[in-house]
Amino acid sequence: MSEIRIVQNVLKHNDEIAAMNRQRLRDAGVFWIDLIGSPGCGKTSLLETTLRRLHGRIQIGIIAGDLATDRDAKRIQACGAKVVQINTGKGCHLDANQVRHALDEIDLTGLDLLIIENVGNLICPVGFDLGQDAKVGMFSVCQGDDKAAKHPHLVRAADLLILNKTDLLQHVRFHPVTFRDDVEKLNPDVAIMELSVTESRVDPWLDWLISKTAKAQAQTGNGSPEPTPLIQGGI
Ligand SMILES: Nc1nc2c(ncn2[C@@H]2O[C@H](COP(=O)(O)OP(=O)(O)OP(=O)(O)O)[C@@H](O)[C@H]2O)c(=O)[nH]1
Ligand SMILES: [Mg+2]
Repeated sequence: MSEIRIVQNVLKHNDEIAAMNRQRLRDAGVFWIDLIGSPGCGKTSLLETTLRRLHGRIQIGIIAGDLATDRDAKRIQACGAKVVQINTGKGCHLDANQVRHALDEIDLTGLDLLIIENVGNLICPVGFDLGQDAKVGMFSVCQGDDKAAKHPHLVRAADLLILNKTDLLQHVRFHPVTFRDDVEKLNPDVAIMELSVTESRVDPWLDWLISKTAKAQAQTGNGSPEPTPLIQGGI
């Protein structure tokens, strides 16, 4: 029994700090995302492409979570973005307190969007609220079409799902219909964006970011409420 109580206390403490983070970013008019996906699904690649494509249009900050190394931070820095790397050591996810300290390192003034690349893991990060506006779950076709069904908690918690590496569909056994059906059963409301980051087929994602960022700014009276989409029909 005491073990269960301790876990609940940890989560309660986490949620309290997450609420503070949420308020801090809301006050600053920054839209922020917790990006969760398995190791190697293309999270940092997506951030690199996003930074290049939205350069001069949206000011973006990044927090990168990894067990070890600052390699992702260096890749992101090379794109000209403000980035803070969190090394979790043996920790398999980021928590709200780590993010709170990382936020101290970022000047939120003038920032429009903050993206957190969580530790590559489809399980542990899902249960820890960071205070984010949206959780984005990221899969790739290389992992197999059963991964949505095998990771229901992420699918249920996600505000948006990305299916990446669709350029490799012809080379791997992945049936998009199976993946989509599994997602539909778990979370009928969530949109799935099929992207290829290496081919820069990411326009629906960029439009989504532009739209969400503008809405967050409109709520604090900072920005334009009517963003121009990159493509017509973006989600
Ligand atoms: N073919 C293909 N390869 C991709 C795509 N996106 C990323 N990759 C490759 O996938 C590998 C892993 O990409 P990363 O961006 O480092 O993946 P990550 O999710 O950030 O990895 P971790 O941070 O280690 O969890 C790299 O070799 C990328 O070039 C894609 O759309 N298509
Ligand atoms: Mg990465």
